[in-house]
Amino acid sequence: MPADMIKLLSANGAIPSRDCARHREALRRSLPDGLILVSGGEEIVRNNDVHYAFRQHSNFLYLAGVPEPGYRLLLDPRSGQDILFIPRIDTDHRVWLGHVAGPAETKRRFGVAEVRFQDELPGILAKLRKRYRLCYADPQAWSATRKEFGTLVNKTEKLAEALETLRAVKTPGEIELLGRANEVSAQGHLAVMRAARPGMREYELQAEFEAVCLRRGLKHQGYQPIVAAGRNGAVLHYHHNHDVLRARELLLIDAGAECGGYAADITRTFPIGGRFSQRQKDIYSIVLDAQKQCIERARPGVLSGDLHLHATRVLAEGLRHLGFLKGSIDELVLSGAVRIFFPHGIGHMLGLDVHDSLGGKRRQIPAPPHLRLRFNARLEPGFVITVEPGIYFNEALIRHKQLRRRHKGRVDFSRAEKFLDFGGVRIEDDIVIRPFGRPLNLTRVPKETAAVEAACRKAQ
Ligand SMILES: [Mn+2]
Repeated sequence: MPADMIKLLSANGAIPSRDCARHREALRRSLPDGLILVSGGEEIVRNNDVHYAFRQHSNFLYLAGVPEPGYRLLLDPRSGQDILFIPRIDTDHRVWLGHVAGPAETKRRFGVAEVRFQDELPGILAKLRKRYRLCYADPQAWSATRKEFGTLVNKTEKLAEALETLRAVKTPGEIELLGRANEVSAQGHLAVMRAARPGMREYELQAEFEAVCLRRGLKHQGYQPIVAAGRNGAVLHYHHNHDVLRARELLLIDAGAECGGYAADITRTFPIGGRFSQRQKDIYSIVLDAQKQCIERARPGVLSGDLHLHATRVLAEGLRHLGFLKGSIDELVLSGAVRIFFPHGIGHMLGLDVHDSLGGKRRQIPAPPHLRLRFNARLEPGFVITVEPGIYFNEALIRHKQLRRRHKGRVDFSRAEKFLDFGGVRIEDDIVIRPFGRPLNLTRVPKETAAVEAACRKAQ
């Protein structure tokens, strides 16, 4: 994304209200025969009068762009009218929490033609429902206003399905936000590479990453950062982040901030001492090769399951070359032997949720069972996916009795055991599928071994 485009976005990067208006219009068009009511999130009590940090529901961000709690959105497809309902805020609330936008300001800020207070919703529903037999209300909205919907039949699953379908294809505005989340997160990753020293704790690197994001106005992480030194790198969703970094070990960091709700999802693996050992380089190069080949192949019409299959084959070849696997590539893939070292999918959709909409039922294609894939869809222009192959020496898998028996002739388990302290390598970028030609890689963090070493050396 050009730098001038990035500057156009505000510090915390709200979704442009014209994009939300388009999302609402698309939803009205896909559900033309019923009143649509969508709830924003409410604050959740942690204890007494302390709440968890509020993060708006993704569907509500998509349709309204409102980051605060206590809102609802009503879409009336027959009239094309949208009404945003805001909480009626009392003085006490203002004393503690300061300014809260009233109707006029809300209209300007979110570009919704009509803004009303929440307590007006029942009266308005009672009037509008007369023109319909159906409604599409999410479960929260339905349980709060069921009475006011009268005899309307609620098709809540159709609403969820329609939003799933729409959210899969990202608009240019959404891609800008994903790009901005990536740009800031990239700086976080570089800061982490520069800061890492033997003797530090994993959480110090987490602090480094989050500080960069926060300083740039991104308050939320898309998910709990994974900062995993040495053998922790083999734990796919490691989250303790409290171990000591040791010289000659690898550090795997999977972290991404969100911007306007849109998440970056980036993983890098680098040597804590700033230099890859030969055996680290051997494994790393296989993963990098698989990743680059899969990115190159991420084009419209390609099945995401075929990307996964391709990655599996490249990893199998590399691992066979290094003596961890034996036999034909077909057999290693079909038998599931490669899964001992690559026990997850090649990637997932990315958007307002880090594991975003799979695109709706219509797009799901059942994958061959031996691949064990949740995400198998034909890629379309506007899809944003992660591409994240990895090789892990995971103790639970390598010491698994049944797996050892099943793959006895295919996997050199005693060789794998010698690598248990190695941990894992994962390399993950965020990729936009374009209508023609090569995909757009939003992630600009060094990944070639020489560039990674250079980034680690910078301040040393
Ligand atoms: Mn991911």
